[in-house]
Amino acid sequence: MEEIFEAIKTVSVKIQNALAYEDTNYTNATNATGDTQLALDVKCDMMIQEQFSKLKCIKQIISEEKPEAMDIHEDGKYIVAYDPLDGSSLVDVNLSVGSIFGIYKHRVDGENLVSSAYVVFGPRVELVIAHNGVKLYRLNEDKKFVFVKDIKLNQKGKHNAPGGTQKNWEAKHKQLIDDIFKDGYRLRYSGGMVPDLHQILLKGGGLFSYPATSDAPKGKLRMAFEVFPFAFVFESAGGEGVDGSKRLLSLSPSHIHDTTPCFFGSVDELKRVRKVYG
Ligand code: AFP
Repeated sequence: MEEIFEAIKTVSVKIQNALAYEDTNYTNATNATGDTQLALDVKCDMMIQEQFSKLKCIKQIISEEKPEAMDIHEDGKYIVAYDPLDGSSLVDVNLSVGSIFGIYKHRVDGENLVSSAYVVFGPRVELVIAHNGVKLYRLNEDKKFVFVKDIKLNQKGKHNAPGGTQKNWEAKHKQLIDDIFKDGYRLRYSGGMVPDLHQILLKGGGLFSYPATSDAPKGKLRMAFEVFPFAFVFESAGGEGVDGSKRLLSLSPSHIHDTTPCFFGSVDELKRVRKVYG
């Protein structure tokens, strides 16, 4: 496992460099979910593939940018699912983006996720690893990740990050979000899952939601490389992740690119979600 975390650290420095200086143009290609790929999406995917291919402990990799799983080492123990550049539509406006990693044993489903990590590329580069607790690291000027602190959520937060096109929300979802704002929560939503969830984690709590909508009845966010890794982070930090009623980590995708509605946050906000959706 440590080898995988070290590989994530090494490749993050390369990704940071690519984000800072390389072309931000779109390609003519689309990925498995139908998103038009940036040259940077493809580049970051290749850099991670290259780094992980060196590790004997990795059996298979699954990337948001690849239509199928890719075999790496037959005798490897782990399957690593990753989103190389989450929030790539924010690259052209220079907002924070991230990379997300889920490390699985045997099969890619919530119950077989053994640890997860994500990297935030903002003014600083930060790495969060969920493995025996949740730890925050920051890249220093020598390009080394230095431990900053353990991350623990409070029982209740102050921030609300409501995803999805509002005109396509169900009435009960609109009511939930309106009620949360009426109780004084502040809007915090950039459109990048990594910085939006990172903010909720570091500010002690709140709610991030990406519900089922009339145009995306199964939500937008992908289980294997977005939803399960963050559900693991939130649970390990003392919060929760649900699809409305069920624990996200109890779900199994039937295809590697399957999506699910999702809600992440601290205990009090998730109680409100279950009351509405349960
Ligand atoms: P892109 O990678 O296409 O920018 O999508 C980012 C994302 O998957 C996730 O990071 C955000 O939480 C979510 O989409 C935002 O979606 P909306 O633009 O529909 O709010």
